[in-house]
This record gives sequence, C-alpha cells and structure tokens, in this order.
Amino acid sequence: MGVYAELWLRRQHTRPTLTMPPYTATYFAVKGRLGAIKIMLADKGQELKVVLVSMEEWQQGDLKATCVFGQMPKFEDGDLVLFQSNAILRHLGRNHGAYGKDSREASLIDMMNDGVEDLRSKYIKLIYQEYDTGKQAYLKDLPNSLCKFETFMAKTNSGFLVGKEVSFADYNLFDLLLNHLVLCPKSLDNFPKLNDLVKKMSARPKVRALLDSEAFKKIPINGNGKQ
Ligand code: 6SG
Repeated sequence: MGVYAELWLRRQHTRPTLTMPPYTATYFAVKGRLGAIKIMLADKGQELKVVLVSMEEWQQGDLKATCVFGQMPKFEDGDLVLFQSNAILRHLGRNHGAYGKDSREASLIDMMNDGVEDLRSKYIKLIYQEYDTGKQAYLKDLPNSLCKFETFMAKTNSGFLVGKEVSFADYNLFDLLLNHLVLCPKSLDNFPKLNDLVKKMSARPKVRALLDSEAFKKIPINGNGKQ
C-alpha cells in the first residue's frame, strides 16, 4: 500500500483529541437514542461531552428551533452539526473504522441498521404510547423480530452482524438488546447468537467500563420512567 493511501486510512481512524474539541452531544438525561452512540465512542476510546437539556428548557422552544428536524440528539464534531441518531452513528462508523471493509459490507451494515431502527421504533412506540396495554402483545411478537437478526448472524458467523469486525450496527443492536433485557430478562433466551453478541460486547473492556460507570447506570433508559 502506498504511503498516501496509508495516511488517508490513518486519518479515517484517528482523531487528534488534543488539538480538537471532544465530540459534543446535546440531549435529554436519558439513554434513549444516545445510548448506542455513547457505547460506540467509549469503545473507540473517544471522549464525548454531553450537554443535558431539561424538559423545561426544551419546552421554551429556542433550542428546538435550531434543530434541523426540531428534535434531539444534536451532535457536534467540530463545526459539523448533525441531527438524526442513525446519521450520527454512520458518521462515527465512517470515521472510526466501523463501517465494513468495503462498500458491499457497508451496504449490508446499512441494511441491518435499518432493521435495528425498525425494531427501535416499535420499542419506542411501546414505551411512550402503549406500555400498559401493549406490553404482552409486544413480547409475544418480539421473537418474530429477533429471529431475523439471529438468522442473519448465524450466516455471518463471526459474532458480528456483518464481516469480521464490529460495526455501528452492532453497537446499535447491542444497545437495543440491553433495553429488551430490561423489558424482559428472558427475551433473548432462544437466541444464542444475540446472547453471544450481548456477552461479547459487554466484555469489551471500554464498553464494560462505561456500562459499570455510575454516570451511565443512573441515567434512565427512557424519558417517561418506563423500561
Ligand atoms: C425524542 O424522536 O428522549 N427525539 C426526541 N423529542 C422532543 O420535541 N429520528 C430522530 C433520531 O433518530 C428521532 C429523534 C427523537 O434522532 S427521543 C425528541 O427530540 C420533541 O420532539 C426519546 C426521548 N424521549 C424523552 C422525551 C423528552 C421530551 C419528549 C420526549 C418524556 C416524554 C415527554 C416528556 C418527557 Fe419527553
């Protein structure tokens, strides 16, 4: 590999944190849509500054008016300001070597991450709209969603969704599976590959340190106290 290509690759994978401000995220004091981003950055050894916004501040509307889609999380990488949690995950995947080894893997990672988003949307709907009336039906249908990831991972057979390395979709799925283990501790019982993913990701030292940190443990999963 030529010198220039190698330098380019290195630039993709490193971020000189001493000369640049840390990444900054602005969000409510919940794990919500920031959880996967936090886990990924921790694993990649990147600092994240989180600016917490209270409900009262948010309801004043000034911040909302500056958000492209009127929603958070907001993410700042220097002067680049991003909204949409999945766009943020992709940005970090691109810049920290978690977006596959080539464009074919990248496309498969996109596909799997869209699948994670579909399940996350259902989970959020349950939590915020129908927790008391819909939990049983949700848990009954959950295996139909989980088995799709299980089957795909069995084919990949590396312990990750796509290829041989961790991708942003793995962090996203891992975060969502952790939420489901809180919702129902038995939810992964019949899914050995998903169980392995949770074990493997939880055992990565920097991920473990984040999960065990008091700051991370004390923050609720969702904004309405349901989990
Ligand atoms: C909510 O939906 O926290 N952003 C949310 N809500 C405030 O005015 N597609 C994008 C993405 O992927 C979705 C963004 C997401 O980034 S996240 C947002 O900005 C708004 O729309 C989930 C979350 N909920 C907690 C919460 C705080 C304010 C509204 C929801 C809890 C419920 C009501 C009060 C406190 Fe509440």
